[in-house]
Amino acid sequence: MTRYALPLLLLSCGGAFAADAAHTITQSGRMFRPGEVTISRGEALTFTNKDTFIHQIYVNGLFDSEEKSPGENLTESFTQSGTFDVRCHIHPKMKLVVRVK
Ligand SMILES: [Cu+2]
Repeated sequence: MTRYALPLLLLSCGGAFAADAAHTITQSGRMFRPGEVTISRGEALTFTNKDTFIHQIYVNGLFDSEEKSPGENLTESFTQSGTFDVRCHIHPKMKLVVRVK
């Protein structure tokens, strides 16, 4: 077994570790990338601001974040099943659809 075999094995079995997966959403060009994501109940999304300006995101009824500067991260857990729209106070066209199973 080469030293590379174990990481490759873990990657190829990623589905088995879904409950522990880190779900990263980047904010870039006034967009969420990807623009939609499906996660399991109790999992979290980490939002990384890769733009050169502030974002301030929220989901009605779930959370309402502080302003996040370029390079900052925000992690939010989703504890209810359903479909949620993540929006940005500063850029109303930004939208991420989160499906929580
Ligand atoms: Cu924004």
